[in-house]
Amino acid sequence: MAHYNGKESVKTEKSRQKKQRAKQGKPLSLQGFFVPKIENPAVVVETSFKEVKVFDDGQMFKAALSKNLPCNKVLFPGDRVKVEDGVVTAVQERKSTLSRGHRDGTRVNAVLEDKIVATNVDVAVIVVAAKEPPLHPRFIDRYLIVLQGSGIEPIICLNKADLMTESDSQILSVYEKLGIEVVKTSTKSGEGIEELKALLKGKDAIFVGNSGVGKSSLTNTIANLSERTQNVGIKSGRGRHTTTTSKYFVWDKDSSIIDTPGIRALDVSGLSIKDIQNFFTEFAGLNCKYRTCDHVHIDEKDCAVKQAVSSGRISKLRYESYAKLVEENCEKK
Ligand SMILES: Nc1nc2c(ncn2[C@@H]2O[C@H](COP(=O)(O)OP(=O)(O)O)[C@@H](O)[C@H]2O)c(=O)[nH]1
Ligand SMILES: [Mg+2]
Ligand SMILES: [Zn+2]
Repeated sequence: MAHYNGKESVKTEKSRQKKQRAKQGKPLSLQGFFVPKIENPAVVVETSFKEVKVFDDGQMFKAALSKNLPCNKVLFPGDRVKVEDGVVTAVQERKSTLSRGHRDGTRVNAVLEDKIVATNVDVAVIVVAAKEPPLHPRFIDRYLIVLQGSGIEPIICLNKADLMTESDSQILSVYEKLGIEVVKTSTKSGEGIEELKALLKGKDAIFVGNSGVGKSSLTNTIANLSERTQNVGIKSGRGRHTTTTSKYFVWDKDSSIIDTPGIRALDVSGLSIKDIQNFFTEFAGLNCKYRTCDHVHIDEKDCAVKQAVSSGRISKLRYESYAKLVEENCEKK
């Protein structure tokens, strides 16, 4: 028979705290390391197994990790840390994390942790291009889904505006109507650059989007226009098999950009049909014959959404993006 010995209750209290922390999405191993605010923090720009590279006072330093801090699983580019005598001793509570997966509330935190791309960004600029590579709502929608609930504000940037076509502006207007900030830029003509800078001033931003859309050109343009440009090459915290690098720029006071090489695999699996439909807010208020209509496996005569697509009220490309998400998420047996 178990007797109360005082120790047991401590253990129970500890495991309760552990569970509590797990619920809050904080890695257990960082217990005691996360602090609300660090005076003059250094920024993590690269993590490896044993050490991190940090950007501090305009310079890059290597810092070791306190032995309780298993680095490349718990520290990510953008983390604000306290470095004492060359050792990271504390991590500032993150204001945000950008993951390659969405949050559906059911996943183990460890899974999401694994997919973190960067932390502490305010704004994610989803960069797409006119003409090349072709603008496709599917790419934008996937980023928007991943950003949902992250506290990171999405901005859509159509770059190569010098090559813009009528169909590009039709697609963009869909997002404008949804209330998302859209900016059109060209690093060739300079169009929209000041507007983009104004949106990013005083914020920590990350540029995401497919390769070839102009993320690096935009970053360089913005950074070169400023005299206080600082440029640091960093590796994304995505494991040792990737050779891709991100770049961290401080281009103005309290204004930084992480230029990413493009996030290869955005994981938007595990969504319910409700999740998906909630995301396509332009479908709201349309009454199909059946209340549980999935707007895919049904005759057009019974589906108000399909009718709205035919009449042009709903963008065909957005509908295709929707149907693809339904197919990927809701048809697995
Ligand atoms: N026409 C046009 N081409 C651009 C513009 N911005 C970038 N490019 C070109 O697009 C290509 C890809 O640019 P890059 O910045 O490397 O794209 P990233 O892969 O997203 O970083 C390069 O050949 C650039 O010269 C633009 O505003 N207009
Ligand atoms: Mg690039
Ligand atoms: Zn329907």
